[in-house]
Amino acid sequence: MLPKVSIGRHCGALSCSGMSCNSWHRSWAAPNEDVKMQKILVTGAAGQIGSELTMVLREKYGNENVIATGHKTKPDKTLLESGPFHFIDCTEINTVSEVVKKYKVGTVYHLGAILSAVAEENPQLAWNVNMIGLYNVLEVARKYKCRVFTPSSIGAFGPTTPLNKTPQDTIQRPNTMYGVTKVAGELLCDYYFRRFGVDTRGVRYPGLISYKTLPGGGTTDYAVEIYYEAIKQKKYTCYLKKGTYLDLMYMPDALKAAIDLMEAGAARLKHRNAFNVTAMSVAPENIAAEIKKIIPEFTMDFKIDPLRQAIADSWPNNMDDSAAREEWGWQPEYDLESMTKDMIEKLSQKLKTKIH
Ligand code: AKB
Repeated sequence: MLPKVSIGRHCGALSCSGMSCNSWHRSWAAPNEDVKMQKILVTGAAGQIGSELTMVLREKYGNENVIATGHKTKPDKTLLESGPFHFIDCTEINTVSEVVKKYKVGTVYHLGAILSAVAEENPQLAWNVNMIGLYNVLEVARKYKCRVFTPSSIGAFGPTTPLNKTPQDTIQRPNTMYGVTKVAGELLCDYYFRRFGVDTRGVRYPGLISYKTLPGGGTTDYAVEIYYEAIKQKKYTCYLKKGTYLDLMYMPDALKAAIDLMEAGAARLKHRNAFNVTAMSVAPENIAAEIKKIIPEFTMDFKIDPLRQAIADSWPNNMDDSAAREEWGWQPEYDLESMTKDMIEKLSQKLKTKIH
């Protein structure tokens, strides 16, 4: 059963007066129990967010109700053995629609994407995966009436965006291919909502820190590497300069953001794609200082990577996430201190390394 459809709601499209709003501009009602009963598809399930989100969704909605899909990355044993897994290629629409049809999917968490540094090295690949992949998912969602969560990023901002307290609605003129695909993706998702009634939602993730799966090819990867190296070598060479402030977030908060947003009542949402969300704004030396409190011998030096430094310099120092707080109750749990404690504890167990 699909959720009730309301027709005639003023949709915000330029051509829509509210009075004359026709069935092009329909919107799904708030998610109800029926939505929770529908199967969930996760693309990019073997990736940094996907590998953890899939397991949390399986715990919440049942293993058989969450279909994990990946492209090239081999899924780990837990992911593979805990529920359905399929290899698909989002740039090939049939591979997406076959899984959606087979399992009668109602909600898609579309996480398959190329990150910023790799995107800058291979812009054609990034366009293909990030844009064609998203377009295909949206088309399948339109046809089979699925809801879609897809992450945007701090990368959707650029050098002319206000650097501090970056507003929810502001200038978005990124100068990277990653940023171009993220802004275009936000607009495309909004378009599918207004034009076809597809219930699309998304957040602008900051750099994400996790101990389970490594990120692959992002600008904020340093903030994960630093913990691995602190435990393994007690030293780290950072590729971003001192004073490079960026928004970061610990993975449990990132998973909570995705699930809470998808469970939020539609009536409260003034925005959809995509909400600023953040948990902390930090520079490399702030993380180093926090690590030093637990591993006093830890040292950090710098060897700047011009590509990633330029990307980081074009991104905000800190975002204003008040729209997310107001519209669906966003509230992170971890700050730099609690994240660092947890990362070091969990990672030293994982790496079987005693830190003292
Ligand atoms: C990246 O660095 O590319 C990502 C992001 C902030 O979107 N972690």
